Amino acid sequence: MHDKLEALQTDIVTLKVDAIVNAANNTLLGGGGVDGAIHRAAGPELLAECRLLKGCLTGQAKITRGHRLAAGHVIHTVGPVWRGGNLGEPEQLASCYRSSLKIALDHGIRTLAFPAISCGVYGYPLPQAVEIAVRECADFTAAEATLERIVFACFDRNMLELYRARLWRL
Ligand code: AR6
Repeated sequence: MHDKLEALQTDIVTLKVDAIVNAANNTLLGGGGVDGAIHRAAGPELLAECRLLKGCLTGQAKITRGHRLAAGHVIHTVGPVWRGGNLGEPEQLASCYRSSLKIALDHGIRTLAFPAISCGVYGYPLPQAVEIAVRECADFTAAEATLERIVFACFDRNMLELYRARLWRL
Protein backbone atom coordinates (compact mmCIF):
# COMPACT_ATOMS: atom_id res chain seq x y z
CA MET A 1 0.00 0.00 0.00
CA HIS A 2 1.05 3.57 -0.53
CA ASP A 3 -0.24 6.73 1.11
CA LYS A 4 0.03 8.94 -1.99
CA LEU A 5 -0.91 6.60 -4.86
CA GLU A 6 -4.37 5.20 -5.47
CA ALA A 7 -6.34 3.56 -8.29
CA LEU A 8 -9.98 4.53 -8.94
CA GLN A 9 -12.41 3.29 -11.57
CA THR A 10 -13.51 6.61 -13.01
CA ASP A 11 -13.69 8.86 -16.06
CA ILE A 12 -10.58 11.02 -15.72
CA VAL A 13 -12.39 14.15 -16.99
CA THR A 14 -14.57 14.24 -13.85
CA LEU A 15 -11.70 14.39 -11.36
CA LYS A 16 -11.22 17.51 -9.23
CA VAL A 17 -7.45 17.45 -9.07
CA ASP A 18 -4.84 20.12 -9.79
CA ALA A 19 -4.01 18.43 -13.11
CA ILE A 20 -5.03 15.49 -15.25
CA VAL A 21 -2.64 13.90 -17.72
CA ASN A 22 -3.70 13.43 -21.33
CA ALA A 23 -2.50 10.51 -23.50
CA ALA A 24 -2.06 12.67 -26.59
CA ASN A 25 -0.35 12.30 -29.98
CA ASN A 26 2.58 14.25 -31.42
CA THR A 27 0.36 17.00 -32.87
CA LEU A 28 -1.37 17.76 -29.53
CA LEU A 29 -4.40 18.64 -31.65
CA GLY A 30 -6.78 16.05 -30.23
CA GLY A 31 -7.83 12.55 -31.20
CA GLY A 32 -9.89 9.65 -29.88
CA GLY A 33 -9.83 7.80 -26.55
CA VAL A 34 -8.99 9.77 -23.46
CA ASP A 35 -7.64 12.63 -25.61
CA GLY A 36 -11.03 13.06 -27.28
CA ALA A 37 -12.85 12.87 -23.95
CA ILE A 38 -10.59 15.53 -22.40
CA HIS A 39 -10.99 17.91 -25.35
CA ARG A 40 -14.78 17.46 -25.35
CA ALA A 41 -15.01 18.21 -21.64
CA ALA A 42 -12.50 21.09 -21.65
CA GLY A 43 -14.10 22.88 -24.61
CA PRO A 44 -12.61 24.50 -27.73
CA GLU A 45 -10.38 26.80 -25.67
CA LEU A 46 -8.17 23.79 -24.94
CA LEU A 47 -7.56 23.12 -28.63
CA ALA A 48 -6.79 26.81 -29.17
CA GLU A 49 -4.17 26.70 -26.41
CA CYS A 50 -2.76 23.41 -27.73
CA ARG A 51 -2.21 24.95 -31.16
CA LEU A 52 0.29 27.36 -29.58
CA LEU A 53 2.41 24.46 -28.28
CA LYS A 54 3.54 23.27 -31.74
CA GLY A 55 3.31 19.57 -30.90
CA CYS A 56 5.25 17.35 -28.51
CA LEU A 57 7.87 14.62 -28.93
CA THR A 58 7.17 11.05 -27.80
CA GLY A 59 8.17 10.62 -24.16
CA GLN A 60 7.90 14.34 -23.42
CA ALA A 61 5.09 16.46 -21.91
CA LYS A 62 3.61 19.98 -22.11
CA ILE A 63 1.10 21.76 -19.87
CA THR A 64 -2.03 23.83 -20.54
CA ARG A 65 -4.87 25.22 -18.45
CA GLY A 66 -7.86 22.96 -17.80
CA HIS A 67 -10.44 25.41 -19.20
CA ARG A 68 -13.93 23.91 -18.59
CA LEU A 69 -12.58 20.86 -16.72
CA ALA A 70 -12.79 20.49 -12.95
CA ALA A 71 -9.01 20.05 -13.08
CA GLY A 72 -6.98 23.25 -13.18
CA HIS A 73 -4.44 22.00 -15.71
CA VAL A 74 -3.90 19.35 -18.35
CA ILE A 75 -0.46 17.82 -18.82
CA HIS A 76 -0.27 16.44 -22.34
CA THR A 77 2.18 13.60 -22.89
CA VAL A 78 2.79 11.39 -25.90
CA GLY A 79 3.26 7.69 -25.24
CA PRO A 80 5.02 5.23 -27.54
CA VAL A 81 3.18 3.07 -30.04
CA TRP A 82 3.76 -0.57 -28.99
CA ARG A 83 5.87 -2.38 -31.61
CA GLY A 84 6.80 -5.49 -29.61
CA GLY A 85 8.74 -3.90 -26.76
CA ASN A 86 12.30 -3.96 -28.13
CA LEU A 87 12.25 -0.55 -29.77
CA GLY A 88 12.60 1.59 -26.66
CA GLU A 89 8.92 1.52 -25.71
CA PRO A 90 9.51 0.87 -21.96
CA GLU A 91 12.01 3.75 -21.71
CA GLN A 92 9.70 6.07 -23.65
CA LEU A 93 6.72 5.19 -21.47
CA ALA A 94 8.77 5.73 -18.29
CA SER A 95 9.86 9.08 -19.74
CA CYS A 96 6.19 10.11 -20.20
CA TYR A 97 5.57 9.57 -16.48
CA ARG A 98 8.80 11.29 -15.40
CA SER A 99 8.28 14.28 -17.74
CA SER A 100 4.67 14.71 -16.58
CA LEU A 101 5.67 14.51 -12.92
CA LYS A 102 8.50 17.00 -13.45
CA ILE A 103 6.15 19.52 -15.11
CA ALA A 104 3.63 19.01 -12.30
CA LEU A 105 6.34 19.74 -9.75
CA ASP A 106 7.51 22.86 -11.63
CA HIS A 107 3.92 24.21 -11.56
CA GLY A 108 3.28 23.56 -7.88
CA ILE A 109 0.73 20.85 -8.65
CA ARG A 110 -0.11 18.75 -5.59
CA THR A 111 -2.78 16.38 -6.91
CA LEU A 112 -2.54 14.64 -10.26
CA ALA A 113 -4.37 11.91 -12.21
CA PHE A 114 -2.96 9.65 -14.94
CA PRO A 115 -4.79 7.53 -17.50
CA ALA A 116 -3.06 4.33 -18.70
CA ILE A 117 -0.85 6.07 -21.26
CA SER A 118 -0.37 4.09 -24.51
CA CYS A 119 -2.72 1.29 -23.38
CA GLY A 120 -5.55 2.04 -25.82
CA VAL A 121 -5.02 2.82 -29.50
CA TYR A 122 -1.22 2.64 -29.05
CA GLY A 123 -1.46 -1.01 -27.95
CA TYR A 124 0.92 -1.16 -24.96
CA PRO A 125 0.23 -4.32 -22.88
CA LEU A 126 -1.54 -3.17 -19.74
CA PRO A 127 0.32 -5.31 -17.15
CA GLN A 128 3.69 -4.05 -18.37
CA ALA A 129 2.47 -0.45 -18.51
CA VAL A 130 1.06 -0.65 -14.96
CA GLU A 131 4.45 -1.81 -13.70
CA ILE A 132 6.17 1.23 -15.24
CA ALA A 133 3.47 3.71 -14.16
CA VAL A 134 3.48 2.60 -10.53
CA ARG A 135 7.28 2.34 -10.31
CA GLU A 136 7.87 5.83 -11.74
CA CYS A 137 5.20 7.49 -9.59
CA ALA A 138 6.35 5.72 -6.41
CA ASP A 139 9.98 6.70 -7.02
CA PHE A 140 9.06 10.31 -7.79
CA THR A 141 6.79 10.84 -4.79
CA ALA A 142 9.42 9.30 -2.51
CA ALA A 143 11.89 11.96 -3.67
CA GLU A 144 9.52 14.98 -3.90
CA ALA A 145 7.23 15.91 -1.02
CA THR A 146 5.16 18.48 -3.00
CA LEU A 147 3.09 15.82 -4.75
CA GLU A 148 0.46 14.75 -2.26
CA ARG A 149 -1.78 12.48 -4.29
CA ILE A 150 -1.61 10.62 -7.59
CA VAL A 151 -4.71 8.89 -8.94
CA PHE A 152 -4.54 6.18 -11.60
CA ALA A 153 -7.83 6.67 -13.43
CA CYS A 154 -8.97 3.22 -14.55
CA PHE A 155 -11.41 2.79 -17.38
CA ASP A 156 -12.64 -0.65 -16.38
CA ARG A 157 -12.62 -3.20 -13.57
CA ASN A 158 -9.77 -5.25 -15.06
CA MET A 159 -7.52 -2.19 -15.15
CA LEU A 160 -8.49 -1.27 -11.59
CA GLU A 161 -7.57 -4.72 -10.33
CA LEU A 162 -4.19 -4.67 -12.07
CA TYR A 163 -3.29 -1.29 -10.55
CA ARG A 164 -4.56 -2.23 -7.08
CA ALA A 165 -2.62 -5.51 -7.10
CA ARG A 166 0.56 -3.64 -8.02
CA LEU A 167 -0.03 -0.89 -5.45
CA TRP A 168 -0.47 -3.51 -2.70
CA ARG A 169 3.05 -4.74 -3.39
CA LEU A 170 4.67 -1.32 -2.76
N1 AR6 B 1 -10.86 8.21 -18.51
C1 AR6 B 1 -9.89 7.34 -18.16
N2 AR6 B 1 -9.31 6.49 -19.03
C2 AR6 B 1 -9.77 6.50 -20.30
C3 AR6 B 1 -10.78 7.37 -20.76
C4 AR6 B 1 -11.34 8.26 -19.78
N3 AR6 B 1 -12.29 9.13 -20.11
N4 AR6 B 1 -10.98 7.14 -22.09
C5 AR6 B 1 -10.15 6.16 -22.44
N5 AR6 B 1 -9.42 5.76 -21.38
P1 AR6 B 1 -6.03 5.94 -25.53
P2 AR6 B 1 -3.16 5.85 -26.20
C6 AR6 B 1 -8.35 4.74 -21.30
O1 AR6 B 1 -6.36 5.18 -26.75
O2 AR6 B 1 -3.17 4.36 -26.26
C7 AR6 B 1 -5.74 9.23 -29.17
O3 AR6 B 1 -6.44 9.26 -30.38
C8 AR6 B 1 -8.34 3.65 -22.33
O4 AR6 B 1 -9.15 2.58 -21.91
O5 AR6 B 1 -6.87 7.09 -25.14
O6 AR6 B 1 -2.03 6.53 -25.48
C9 AR6 B 1 -4.57 10.20 -29.14
O7 AR6 B 1 -4.83 11.38 -29.88
C10 AR6 B 1 -6.87 3.24 -22.33
O8 AR6 B 1 -6.60 2.28 -21.32
O9 AR6 B 1 -4.49 6.49 -25.57
C11 AR6 B 1 -3.47 9.40 -29.76
O10 AR6 B 1 -3.51 9.43 -31.17
C12 AR6 B 1 -6.13 4.51 -21.96
O11 AR6 B 1 -7.13 5.43 -21.53
C13 AR6 B 1 -3.75 8.00 -29.28
O12 AR6 B 1 -5.15 7.94 -29.01
C14 AR6 B 1 -5.37 5.14 -23.10
O13 AR6 B 1 -6.01 4.88 -24.34
C15 AR6 B 1 -3.02 7.69 -28.00
O14 AR6 B 1 -3.21 6.34 -27.69
